[in-house]
Amino acid sequence: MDSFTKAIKRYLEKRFGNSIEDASERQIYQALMVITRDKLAEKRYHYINKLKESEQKRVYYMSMEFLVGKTLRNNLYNLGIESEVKNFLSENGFVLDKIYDIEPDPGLGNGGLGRLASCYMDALTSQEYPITGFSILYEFGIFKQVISNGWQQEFPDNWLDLGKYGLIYRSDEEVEIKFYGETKEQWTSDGLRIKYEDYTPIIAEPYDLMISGYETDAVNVLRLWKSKASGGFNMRLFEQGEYSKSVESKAIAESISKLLYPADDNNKGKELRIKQQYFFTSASLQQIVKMHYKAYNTLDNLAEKVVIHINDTHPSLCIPELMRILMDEYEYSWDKAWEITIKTFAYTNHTIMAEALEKWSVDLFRPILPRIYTIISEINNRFCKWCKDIGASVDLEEMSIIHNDMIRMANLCIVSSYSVNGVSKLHSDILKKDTFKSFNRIYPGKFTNVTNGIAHRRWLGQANPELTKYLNELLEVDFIKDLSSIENLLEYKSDESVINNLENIKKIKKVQLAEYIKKNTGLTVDTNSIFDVQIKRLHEYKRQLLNALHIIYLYKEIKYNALKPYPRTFIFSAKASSGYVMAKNIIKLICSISEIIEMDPEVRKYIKVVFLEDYRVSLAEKIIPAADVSEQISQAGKEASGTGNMKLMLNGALTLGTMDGANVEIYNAVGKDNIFIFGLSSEEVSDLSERGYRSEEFYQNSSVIKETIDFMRTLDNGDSNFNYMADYLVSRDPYMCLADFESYLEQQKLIEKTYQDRIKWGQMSLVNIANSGIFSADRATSEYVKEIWNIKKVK
Ligand code: OX2
Repeated sequence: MDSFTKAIKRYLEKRFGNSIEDASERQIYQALMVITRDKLAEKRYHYINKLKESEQKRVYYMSMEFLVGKTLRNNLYNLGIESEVKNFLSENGFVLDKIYDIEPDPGLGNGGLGRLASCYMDALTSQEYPITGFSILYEFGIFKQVISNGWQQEFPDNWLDLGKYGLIYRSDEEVEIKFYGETKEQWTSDGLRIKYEDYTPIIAEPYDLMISGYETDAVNVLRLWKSKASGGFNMRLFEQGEYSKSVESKAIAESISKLLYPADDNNKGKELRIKQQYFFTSASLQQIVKMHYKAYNTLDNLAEKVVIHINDTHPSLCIPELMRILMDEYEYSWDKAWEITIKTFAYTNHTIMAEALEKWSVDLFRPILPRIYTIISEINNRFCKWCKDIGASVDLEEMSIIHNDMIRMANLCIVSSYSVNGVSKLHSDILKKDTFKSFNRIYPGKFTNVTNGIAHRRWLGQANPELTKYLNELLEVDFIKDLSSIENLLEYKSDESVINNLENIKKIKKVQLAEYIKKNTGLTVDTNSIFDVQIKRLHEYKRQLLNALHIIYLYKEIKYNALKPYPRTFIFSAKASSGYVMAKNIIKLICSISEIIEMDPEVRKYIKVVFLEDYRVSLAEKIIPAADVSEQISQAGKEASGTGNMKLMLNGALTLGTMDGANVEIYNAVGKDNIFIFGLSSEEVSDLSERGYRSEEFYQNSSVIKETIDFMRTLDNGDSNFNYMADYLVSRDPYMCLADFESYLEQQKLIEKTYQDRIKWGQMSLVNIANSGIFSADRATSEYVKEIWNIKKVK
C-alpha cells in the first residue's frame, strides 16, 4: 500500500510537476487510473506466466458487448486497498467518491447481454479461471440519453476522453483483416489452394483492459480492437489538393469501430454491422490461433486447449473464420478443420424474439466477405446432406443455415458448436421444445441450460456498502467471497431488531437516491413512500406500458374516486433504441404522466413518477439498493432471463413479476409467499396468440380497463400522446398488456397492503436477500466451467 501512495505522488510530480497538495481532482483521477492499471498489468505478468507454464485449457469469450461499468472503484475494491486509498486522499483533502465520479461508464453495450459478459469476466477472474474477453473498442459507446420535453434525444458518448487511462495499447499485436475482393481456387503441387485478391485491408489495433478479481492473484484481460486504415492517408491525393479524399479510406476504415449499435431488438445497420462482426472475430481468431501455434507448434490440439464461447450470434463469424484460417493458412483439409471447429465452439442464445435472431441476406453478405460466404455455404451443404443421409425426418425449412437467400446465424451456431445453452430454465426449455426443436431432435444432449448470474461483489459489495457491512457483522461469514453463505440470514427471520436494521439501511439508500433525484430532475420524493422500480431497456415486450397504465389507473382513482393509497414513487430508467418509435412514445407517455401528477397537488401527495435519464451501470448502482419493489413484468415467454431481477432481489427488493425468464427461479427460491406473481403463463400466452388475441375484447369486457383507457384519453393535451397510446392498446397491444392488467392490479393492491405491515414486508425482504445466493455469477460461471468448458483454475 505504501508503494501505491508513493506511486501516486511520483506520478503527479513526473506527469504534472505537481505535489499532491497542488494537484487537481482530474490529475488525481488520472494518477489513480494509470497506477492501478499498471499494478494490475504487473500482477498479470506473473499470472500469465503461470498459465503458460501449466499449458492448461483457456476460454475466449467473444461478445459484441461488454458493459464493464466504472473500473476504478472495482479495481481498488478487488485489490483490497480502497479504504487505505480513501484515507490517504482524505488526509490530502480529496474525496475518493468525487474522484470516482470523474470516470465515465465505458458504455460498450446496450443492456443485459453486455452486462452479463462483464459480470462473468469479473466472477471468473475472482475464481482464478483463465478467460480472455474479446470485443470492439467503440469510440462512441451507447449514446447519452437526454430527455427533452418528454422525448428521448441521443448524444454521442465520448467515453475515451477520460476512459482511455485504463487501457494498454499493444502495438506489437496488430492484425490485418480482409474485406471485399475475390477468391480464386488454384491447383498447386500441394493440392487446391485459395488465393484472395483485390481485397481491402483494415488494421485491427489491440487495446487491453485489465480485469481484476477479488482477493486473488489472477488478472484477466478484455481485449478491445480498434479499426484503422492500412497505410493511413493518401499523400498523392493530398498533394493534389484533394484533402478530403486523401483521408477517405482512413475514414471508412475507422468507421468500423466508431459506434456501438444502439439496437438490441433488431439487426439494423446491416452492412456496417456485418463488417464490425467480422472485424473483431477475425482479429481475435487470428490472434488466438497464432498464440496457440506458437505455444504448441501445431493446431491439432486446438480444441483440447481452447474453448471459444460465442455470446449470442453476433460473434458467429468466428466459426467460418476458424475454418478459413485452418484451411487457407495452415493447409488443413475440410474434414480435419471441421473436426477441430465443432469441438472448439460453444454458443449461448439470449433471445427467442424473431426480430432479434440475426439473419443476413446473401446478396449483401457475399460481396463483403466472399471467402467466408463460400465456407458458410459449404457448411450448409454438408449439413443438409448429412441430415438426409441419417434419414432423419427433419425439417430443413427450419434447420437449413441458408434459407430463402438469408443466412441464419443461430442455425450456423447450433450446427457448428458442441454446446448450445439458454439463460434460464424456462428459456432453455422453450429453445428445446419450440424455437429449435428439430435441432434438439437430431443433436440430443447438445442443448443445455445455465441460468444467468450477477457479480454480487459489484451489485452488493460496492453498490450497497451499508448493507454489506451490516451483513458481514451479523453473519460473521465472508459472503462476498461465497454468496451461498448469505442464506445464514434466514436464521434472523423472526428477529425484529434485524428486520429494523435492514429497514434502516433501505431508508439510507432511499435518502441517497432521493438526493440524486432532486439534483437531476428537481423532483422531491417522499422517502417513506414505496420505491417502485422498473429499470431496463425500453422494449414493448418488457411492458413499461403496463406499469404506466397502472399509474394512470391510480391517478383516476385518487382524483375521482377519493382513493387514498399508501404513497408510492414510481421510478423508471430506460434507453430506447434510437430508431424504435413505439419505445420512444412510451418514454414520452411516462414523462407526461409524471408532469401531470406533479402539477396536481391532490394527486402528488400519493403518487409520483420519476424518469431518470441516461440509464447506465453507475445509475443502476444507485437505484437498485434503494428499491422496494422490482417490476419484472415482461410478457411471459419473452424475457430470456433478466438479470436486473436478481440484482434487485439481492438488495432486498420484492419482485412483482410474471412467470417469465429467471423470475420463475426466483419464485422457486423464495416461495410463493415472498413474491408477487401475476398474469398469463407462457403457455397461456401461446394459446391465446393461436386463438387470436383481440385486445379490444378485453377493453369492452372489463369496466376497469375501459374506464382507465377512457380516462387516459382525457389527459391528452395535444402535446402529449395519451390518445395515440390508448388507440394502440385497444387496437393492437401486441404484448397483451390488457390481458394481464386486472391480475397485475390485484398484485399491486396486495403490495400496498403488505408494505404497511412493516414486519411482514421486512421478513419477505430478508427471505429474498437470503435466497439470492444461487444467482451469483460465481455459481453461473462454475456451471459453464464444469458443464461446458471443462477448464481448471490457474494455480
Ligand atoms: C438479453 C435478454 O433479453 C435478457 O433476458 C437476458 O437476461 C440477457 O440478455 C442476458 O442473458 N440482447 N440482449 C439480450 O439478449 C439479446 C440478444
